Amino acid sequence: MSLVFVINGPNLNLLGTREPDVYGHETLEDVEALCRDRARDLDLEVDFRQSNHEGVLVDWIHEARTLADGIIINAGAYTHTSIALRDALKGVGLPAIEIHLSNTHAREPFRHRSYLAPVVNGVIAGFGINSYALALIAMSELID
Ligand code: CA2
Repeated sequence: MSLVFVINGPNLNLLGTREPDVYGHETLEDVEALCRDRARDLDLEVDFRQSNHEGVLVDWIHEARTLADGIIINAGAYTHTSIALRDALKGVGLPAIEIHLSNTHAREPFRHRSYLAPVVNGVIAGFGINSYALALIAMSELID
């Protein structure tokens, strides 16, 4: 069975507590449960993680190199700032999908730029927690 790391960045631990108009009412635990359900249907195993620390996220991407078959990443605000995450994703060379709950292109201009988008297979944004489910479907196709 293929293993997919689902990596979540800064502040996503606050999901469901504030800004429900932008991010919905579901918590990160709900997102993890959704991922586990969908992964079972797709015959994938999911390792679901969240950190607020850029270096920890880099370490997890490196860890995926030897353990995982693909990476789904919602890097939160680091999407728009982090050359380190970009270099890590490029460096491990695994299939990777960038995801966002919100449609970042319909928001503030500083959210329109992604440092990660050029080094991943594709980007899914704007479908709420369903972005995670859609990414798992896309990942199962990439891995096959
Ligand atoms: O839409 C997304 O998934 C984002 O990655 C979420 C990030 C944001 O910086 C990106 O531009 C787009 C922010 C995650 C913070 O989520 C919160 C949820 C509830 C309360 C406070 C923050």
